[in-house]
Amino acid sequence: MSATLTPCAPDAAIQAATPVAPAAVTTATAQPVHFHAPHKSPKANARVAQRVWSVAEIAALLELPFNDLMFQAQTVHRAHFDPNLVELATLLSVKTGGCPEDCGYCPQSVHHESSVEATKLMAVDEVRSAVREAKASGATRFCMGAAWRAPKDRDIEAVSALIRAVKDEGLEACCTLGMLDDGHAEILRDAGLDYYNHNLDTAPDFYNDIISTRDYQDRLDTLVRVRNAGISVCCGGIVGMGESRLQRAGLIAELANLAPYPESVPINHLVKVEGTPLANQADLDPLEFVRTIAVARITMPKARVRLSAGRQSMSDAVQALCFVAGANSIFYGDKLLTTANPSGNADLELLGRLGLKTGHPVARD
Ligand code: SAM
Ligand code: DTB
Ligand code: SF4
Repeated sequence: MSATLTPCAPDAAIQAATPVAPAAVTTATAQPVHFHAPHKSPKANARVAQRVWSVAEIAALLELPFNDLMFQAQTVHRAHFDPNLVELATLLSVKTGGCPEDCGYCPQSVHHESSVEATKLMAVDEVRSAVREAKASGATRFCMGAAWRAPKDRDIEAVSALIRAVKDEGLEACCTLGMLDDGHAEILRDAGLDYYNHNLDTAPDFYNDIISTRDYQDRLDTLVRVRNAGISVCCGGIVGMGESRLQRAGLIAELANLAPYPESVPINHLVKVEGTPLANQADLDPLEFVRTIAVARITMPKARVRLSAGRQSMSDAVQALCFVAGANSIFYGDKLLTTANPSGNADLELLGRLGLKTGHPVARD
């Protein structure tokens, strides 16, 4: 990897307005990562006063009595968003399987014995039909995933045509293609890409238990490239991989201290897939997942927080609590990338029962 993280000089006014972390906090603070001024303004969160969160502060939030945590998360959510509006984002795996990375959760890795068959990149017309279908069923964002370690120049050109197909239909376009090289983000931006999804996945001190073929800094480098190209950042992680509560706090601290923090934050629950090293991972208490959503909402108040993978194994009641905790986006459609998601009808029925509307959440100051 050639890119390095180069901190920008923080804006003095922003620094002056930034609340100071309580003096009593002694645990290590996840270091804020400042991005250079972007090519064009990102749609939200840019150059706003941003609090720096220590891991200890976030762990303290996770420890709160459940009602107090829900109250704080609801209060923050209501200050910035319509509390009853949820985004529907449809996901499509445009290039499946055969991935050389060894992410322990992922059925698309060649290192694991899952039943996923490798495919080539989908053709533009196939993708266009999927986009039209997603739009007709109410989605406002279309996210395309490819099982690459890092796309090659020719892949970037081919995906650009897919992005244009999404934009032609008037949906927000998001891609997750792996690590980006210099110049790639700019090409994707020029094709109309709104968001690039690249997850930190877990806390730095748990990361090596899950992935050995790329490191944390590689991920941060790609996020810098995305941000500097002026594409909005979609970055989150996975909960339920055997990490401790403190490590869940560590993941949220890393995300919240990106400067600016991501516009879109997918919080995935591990989907246990046969043949992957995490297939037999012990179940996480679902309320711990809800707590993680709540601290993501509190620490990244203006982000779209997505209740992402894992809903197929979640009760309606737990999903409802995730919305109470401040989630305002879901993956919509009966498939994620390679695993099942609740059907569109089931989701619309659940949202109806909860009195939630679907649309395009826009953060207020
Ligand atoms: N290959 C690209 C990469 O890893 O950057 C893009 C696709 S990858 C499948 C996108 C994200 O999906 C991963 O970073 C991970 O957070 C999430 N993911 C993959 N498998 C998952 C699983 N079994 N359960 C929950 N989330 C998963
Ligand atoms: C994200 O954070 N979650 C999505 C999306 N970004 C690309 C992927 C979830 C994948 C779940 C396992 C699968 O279906 O293969
Ligand atoms: Fe490959 Fe992405 Fe799966 Fe990791 S998460 S194995 S990089 S497809």
